[in-house]
Amino acid sequence: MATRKNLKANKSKKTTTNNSSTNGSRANGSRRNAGYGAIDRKIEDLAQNMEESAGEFLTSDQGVRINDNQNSLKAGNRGPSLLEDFLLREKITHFDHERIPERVVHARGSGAHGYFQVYESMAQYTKAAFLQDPSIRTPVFVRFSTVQGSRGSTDLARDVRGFAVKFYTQEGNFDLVGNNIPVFFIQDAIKFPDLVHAVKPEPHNEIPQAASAHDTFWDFISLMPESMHMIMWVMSDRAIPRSYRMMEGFGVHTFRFVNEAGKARFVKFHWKPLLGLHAVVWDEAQKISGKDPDFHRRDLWEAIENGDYPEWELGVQIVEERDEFKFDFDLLDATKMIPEELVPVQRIGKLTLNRNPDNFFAETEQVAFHIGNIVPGIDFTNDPLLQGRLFSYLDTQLTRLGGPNFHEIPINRSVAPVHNNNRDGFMRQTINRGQTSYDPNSLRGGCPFQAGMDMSGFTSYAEKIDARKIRERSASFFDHFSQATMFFNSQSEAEQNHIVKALRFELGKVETSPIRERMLALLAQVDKGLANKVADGLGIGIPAKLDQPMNMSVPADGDPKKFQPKRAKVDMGVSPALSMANNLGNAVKTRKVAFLVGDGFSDSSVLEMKKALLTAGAKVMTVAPHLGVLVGENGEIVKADHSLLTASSVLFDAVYVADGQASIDSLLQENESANFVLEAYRHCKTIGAAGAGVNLLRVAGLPLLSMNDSSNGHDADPGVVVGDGDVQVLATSFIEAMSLHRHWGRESTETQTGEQPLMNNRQSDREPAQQLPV
Ligand code: HDE
Repeated sequence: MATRKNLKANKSKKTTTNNSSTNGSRANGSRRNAGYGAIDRKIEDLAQNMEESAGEFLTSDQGVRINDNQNSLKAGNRGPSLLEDFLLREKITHFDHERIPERVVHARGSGAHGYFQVYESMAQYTKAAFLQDPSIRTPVFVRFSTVQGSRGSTDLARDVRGFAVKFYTQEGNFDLVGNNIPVFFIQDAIKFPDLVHAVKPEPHNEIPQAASAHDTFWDFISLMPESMHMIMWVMSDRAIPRSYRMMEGFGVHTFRFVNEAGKARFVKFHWKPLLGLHAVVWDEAQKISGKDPDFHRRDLWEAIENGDYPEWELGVQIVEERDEFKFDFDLLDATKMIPEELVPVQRIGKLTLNRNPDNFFAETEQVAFHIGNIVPGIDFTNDPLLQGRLFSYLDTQLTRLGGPNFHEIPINRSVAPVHNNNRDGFMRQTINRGQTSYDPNSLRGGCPFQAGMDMSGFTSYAEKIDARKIRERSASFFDHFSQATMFFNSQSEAEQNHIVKALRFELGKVETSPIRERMLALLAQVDKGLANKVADGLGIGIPAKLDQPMNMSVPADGDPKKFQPKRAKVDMGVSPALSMANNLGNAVKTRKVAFLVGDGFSDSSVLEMKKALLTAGAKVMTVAPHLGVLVGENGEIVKADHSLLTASSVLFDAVYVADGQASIDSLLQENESANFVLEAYRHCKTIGAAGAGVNLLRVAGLPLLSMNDSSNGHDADPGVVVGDGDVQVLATSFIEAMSLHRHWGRESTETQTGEQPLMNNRQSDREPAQQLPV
């Protein structure tokens, strides 16, 4: 029997052994191990499981080389298949079991590898090793997702986007499982199944797919005023991003940073995209869903393949513990955020995504995030939504990935060594050697042994709790409207209009009148003007009297009065950081410009514009009446990337119509070309035309004169750029126009019902403008 002394001796022996190991094992005597930080640490790890078939024989799963993969074994060539055909049975059996359950929520997603690097040590705030040393690149895997739809649903649903990051740190995995919206629908995890059941396709007919515009969702929301802040966000342009690369990410809950001295502070996590915040318009989103339901997935994949690595800065809002109660809202309430103007976001490091997965299933589908995966220096708070999530994410993987060993799947495997007494279970990969699988033990000298705090052993923050066991919601959670109002008031006029239209759309799809009315009453609590505009669209008035109680999330024996929303006394004003219009970033880099060209295009008008756009970082794609090659008027040859049939304006950020009479004549033969331009115009995109190209704009019905001649009382539209002279000058204006992302001014000509007078301008097809505005 080993004595305590013996155990100690063995322990230090083990440490010595590991010190001499070269595999970067973290139990090497140094808490922040040296030698970590090779960016490809995770890639090397994954490489152990990679398979390439090039130059190899086809084999069975048992390694037997297969001679005939075309025919099953039969009794005679017209006879029945034989049971002994082990090759047929193995192949079919494997195929039958290829599917695993999709995620209950966030089923539709796309992932990418990359790395995170801190700008300077955050030791003052946290002891997390990966936030100490700017020279360390921590490998990450990120998965973006929508929430409501199934695995095969469209990327462009109006929805929250998941933004889940797995950091493979030297101290184990840290998962920051966030969304692109900083708040959530509900305050307590116990409401999550209700929320998800309400938003998912309705249970009797499984309709609609990936859409919140239906009765059950709005029924639930109309009875749960705590969701109103989140509703403002999901009805805003945030819910229809232009690209995963152009959206923010948020940890949502308040977490804790804990430093080496054990001092804790509250922290909120943010991801700030370097390309700025951008959305598509709702009509466009719906069309993209048909033209290219993989739009976001393709965009992410192509950007990485092209070397345009998406980047985000990690931001933190840090709040001292003594300031916990200084806000008009509760830091533990996930329906609230801390306005950046109250607590600035410090940008502390950068995330870069630089490698696409090799295999969607093995990596993106099997990755298992868990909000409970934290490392020393990071800790939880008592946010009741966060607390519930701590149960859910481990539990869900048991069904989805079939057992408790999902941490061994390569994409989930930590790069920090794993040693413990967990054993066995379905699909166990690790071959644990030795006699013991318990602790304490003497037979193995006490190994694996616990780590002291100085050796990166995790200890939970010793928060003082003194409370009764009670099912209750804190009274500090009951202001459901102030931040919703602040969000609405912080939006630009165009953004506010989009919220109005989104609500008209969503509630317009609701068939039960009392649900619409209850929603209008709730919207009136956020902003009367908003509610009135939505009511106009629905053709009903805001109910004079509110259905009481407003909040129906009340326990059986609860007094409903005690559960009703209470507005904080203060007006929260506006938070400019909440408007996407104030976060344009670089709206030209990686943007796609469609060049409408036909045979006989003006060579210089194509080549010079293309050169200027590529220099500005944009992508150029030719869209032509036919595929193959196009010949310019001076013999220049360009490849047609798309035909008017395979492309659509909704898949591009801007449109340019090159000069060249023959080119325009051939484009005009196709109805699609004018539609292409008109649709881009209606979606407020930048449109440029050179020389004869302007004719196509005119035929499309663009109100050229009024849009470009400020002398007749109309402001020129900065997004329609035409010229017939110097392409360089035209290119400069075109790029400048693109940098605004969209030209929302065009929407102000819309009527109340959303009809565009622009369509009436088709009149101008027949009466073309006499004067070319240049
Ligand atoms: Fe999730 N959530 N969630 N969630 N969530 C899941 O875990 C859950 C919540 C989020 O790309 C599931 O592995 C509960 C908030 C993302 O794989 C499940 C509650 C936020 C992803 C689950 C919430 C999220 C998930 C489904 C209320 C933003 C996708 C499959 C207490 C901060 C991760 C899975 C990926 C996925 C439960 C609320 C983000 C069922 C119970 C708030 C990004 O475990």
